[in-house]
Amino acid sequence: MVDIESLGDWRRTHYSDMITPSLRGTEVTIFGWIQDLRDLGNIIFVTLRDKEGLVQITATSKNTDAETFAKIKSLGRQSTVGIKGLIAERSEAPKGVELIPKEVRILNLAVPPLPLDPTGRVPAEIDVRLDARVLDLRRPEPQTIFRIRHEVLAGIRKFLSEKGYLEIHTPRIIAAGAEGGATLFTVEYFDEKAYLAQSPELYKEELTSVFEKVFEIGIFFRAEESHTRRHLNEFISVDVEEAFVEARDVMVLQEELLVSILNRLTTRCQEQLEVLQVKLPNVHLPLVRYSYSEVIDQLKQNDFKVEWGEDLSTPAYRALGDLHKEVFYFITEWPTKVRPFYIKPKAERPEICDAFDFMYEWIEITSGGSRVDSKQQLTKRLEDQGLNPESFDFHLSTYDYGMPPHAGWGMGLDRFVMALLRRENIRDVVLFPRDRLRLKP
Ligand code: AMO
Repeated sequence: MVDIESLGDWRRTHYSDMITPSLRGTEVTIFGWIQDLRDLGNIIFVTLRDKEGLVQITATSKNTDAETFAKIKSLGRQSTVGIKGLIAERSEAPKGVELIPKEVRILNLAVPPLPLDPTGRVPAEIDVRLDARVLDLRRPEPQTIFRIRHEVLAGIRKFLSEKGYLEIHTPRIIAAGAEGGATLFTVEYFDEKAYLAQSPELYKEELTSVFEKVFEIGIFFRAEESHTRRHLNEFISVDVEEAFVEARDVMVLQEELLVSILNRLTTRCQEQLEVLQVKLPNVHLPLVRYSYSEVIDQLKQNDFKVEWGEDLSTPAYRALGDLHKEVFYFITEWPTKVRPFYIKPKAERPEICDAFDFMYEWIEITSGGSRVDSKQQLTKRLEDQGLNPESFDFHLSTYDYGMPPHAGWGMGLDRFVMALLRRENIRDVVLFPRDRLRLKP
C-alpha cells in the first residue's frame, strides 16, 4: 500500500525545460506525471512530464536512499509526483541532463490498466481517445494542437482589436433563433420557452448602431442531427460585424485575418508544427472569388447533377474541393432563397443576395454578407421565410433607432483550426466535443 502525501511546503523551483547541463549540482524541486518508467533492477529510469516537456530522472540503489528508491519503484505510469533532486550531466540522456532524486512525494497514483497509451506508442481509435480525453491529451500530438489553437485564438483577438473592433458578449439564452428552427435547442426559462443561441447574429448587427465595429468569440449551439466530421452541437464562432461597409469589405478583412494567423504560426509555432508534421498552406491575396453561378456551371460541366437555386449538398461541396486547386477561396452571390432572412438581396437582381462563404477545400469555414438594414424589408424577409415577425419584435424595434448599413461574418473557429492543421475530424481540435452521440465526458 503506497501512502499518498500532501504537497506540504514543497513548491516548484524549475519546469522541465529549465533543467539544463549548465545547472549541474543545483538542487531543484519539480512536479509532474510519470510518463514512462523503466525498472532495470538496480537502476530505474523515469521520464517525468510537466507542462513544458519531459525530463529524465535516474535512480540507482547507490545514488538514492533505500526508501526513496523503493518509492520510485512503486510508481505507475501517469502517477502524480514531486521530486527533489540534483541536476547532473549525462550524455546519453535527452538534452544531456538528468536529475538524481533525493526525495519523492507521491501526490496521487494512476490506476492501471490505463484505457490508452499516453506515450502515443500504441495508437487508439478516436472514440477511445475521446472517452478518456484527459489521458489522451497527455500525448504530445493533441497537446500540441491545443497549444496552436491557443495561438490562433490569441492572434484573432489581437488582429481584430488592433483593427478597432470591440469585443462583445451577447446572450446564450434567447427568445428567437436567427439560423433556422431545425437546429434550435429548447430550454425551459422559468415559465417561458427559450432557446440556446445558434449565433450572435441579431445582437452583433444591433450593436453596429452603437460601436460600429464589433467582434465576438463564443460558444454557440446547434441541434445538428447529422453525425459528420465537420459538425458539432457546440462550436466556437468568431463573429465580426461592421457599420457602413458591404460584404466585399469584410471579405478583405477575412483574407487579412487568414494571412495574419498564418504569419503568426510561422513565426511562433515552428516546433509545434513539426510535431504535427504540418506544412502551412501558401496563400496569395486576393483569394479567388467564384460566384455561386460559376460554381454551379463548374459542377455541371463535370457531370454533377445540380440545379441553379439549390443549396449545395455535401457531395457537391466535395466535388468542388476536387475541382478547385486553391486551398482557400470564396463563393459569392448566393440565391436569396437559400440564405437567412438577414442577408441583403441585390437591389438590381433580388433573387441573388450579397452573401459569401469562405472555403477551405470542400469545407465552409465562414459565412457572411451584407445585411438587410431596412425594417420594412427585414419584416418582409421574415415573412417570406415563414417566420413570424412578432417573434423578432425585440430586434425589429432597434431598426427604429437608426440602423446603419452593415455587413459581417461568422467563422467556425474549430473548422478554421482543423483547416490550418489539416486535421480530418473536427473532434481532433476540440477538447470535449459534443455531438449527437456524445454528451460525456
Ligand atoms: P453559419 O450558420 O454558416 O452562419 O455559421 C458560421 C460558421 O460557423 C461554423 N459552424 C459550425 N461548426 C461546427 N459545427 C456546427 N454545427 C457548425 N455550424 C456552423 C461554420 C460556419 O461557416 N450568422 C451567420 C454568420 C454571419 O452571417 O455572420 C452564421 O451563423 O464554420
